[in-house]
Amino acid sequence: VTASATSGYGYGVNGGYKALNTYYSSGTYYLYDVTKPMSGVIRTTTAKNGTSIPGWYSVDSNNAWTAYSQGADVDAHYNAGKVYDYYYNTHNRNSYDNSGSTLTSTVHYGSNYNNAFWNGSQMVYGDGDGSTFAPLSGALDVVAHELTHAVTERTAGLQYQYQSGALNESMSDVFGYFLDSGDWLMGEDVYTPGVGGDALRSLSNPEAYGQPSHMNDYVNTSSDNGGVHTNSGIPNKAGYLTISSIGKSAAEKIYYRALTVYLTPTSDFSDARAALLQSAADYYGSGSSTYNAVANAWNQVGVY
Ligand code: ASN
Ligand code: ZN
Ligand code: CA
Repeated sequence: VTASATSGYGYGVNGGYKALNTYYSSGTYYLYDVTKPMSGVIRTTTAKNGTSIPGWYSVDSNNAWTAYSQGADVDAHYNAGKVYDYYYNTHNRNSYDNSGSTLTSTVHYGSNYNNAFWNGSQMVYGDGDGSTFAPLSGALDVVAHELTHAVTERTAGLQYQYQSGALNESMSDVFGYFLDSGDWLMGEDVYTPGVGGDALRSLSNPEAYGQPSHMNDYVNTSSDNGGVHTNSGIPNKAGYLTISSIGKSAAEKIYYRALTVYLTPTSDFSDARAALLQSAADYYGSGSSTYNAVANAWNQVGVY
């Protein structure tokens, strides 16, 4: 045979060994995963430090993706598979659109680019400048954050401005936590590679990174689409308090149901409280300990 699914391996951004679902065709290996129960595939491409998207397939000659420069490609592919598996196994969701569509990740976007984003069709990751960021695909919580923007776009459709936008950001951070639940930090694996213990944001202590955690400190601004990356600290803190109280497995059920059933494009923080309470009532009953924990969490951040 000249073409087939293959199993390779490589080293990620931070040096870790990663088993990879790859593909072989005509003497070349690709980061192209056909093993998932999708109609599409999971594939990884490179912009070769330009801005063409999706650019060119990431390729290797012997299926050992061990070059230092391949770390971003390895982790984008590996982490996209982890997030796909999470949504499929935990929420019975098949890819971002729940129709099994292809997940494309483009790495090496731009030069020293300190960001990552979902562009409406695919994920895109910069390499970082080496001091503010390492290649951003190296962080599972960042990959989950970006892919959750795609899920949100296809479900609640939360408008990316003001409170609905901050909720959109918070959903991405909360699902980032569900995928990377060993800490309450976002982006710690790629943020300031020369500095230990810091991160982009914290769900448990938003103030540590300049975010409010109570409506008394809500930031009224028109920059950053109305403070979407600032005021997300308020629903993030409510998420932390909820998860700490009821546990991850109950929390992820009610968050997913709120996102996919109850929230709408114009939902605000108060609507999020109501959506999560309704989801808790659906699963555990109105007045259950789970329901009361959700109410207490939002009380503590001043959202009623
Ligand atoms: N990394 C940023 C985010 O996911 C970029 C963006 O899409 N605004 O929020
Ligand atoms: Zn985001
Ligand atoms: Ca984390």
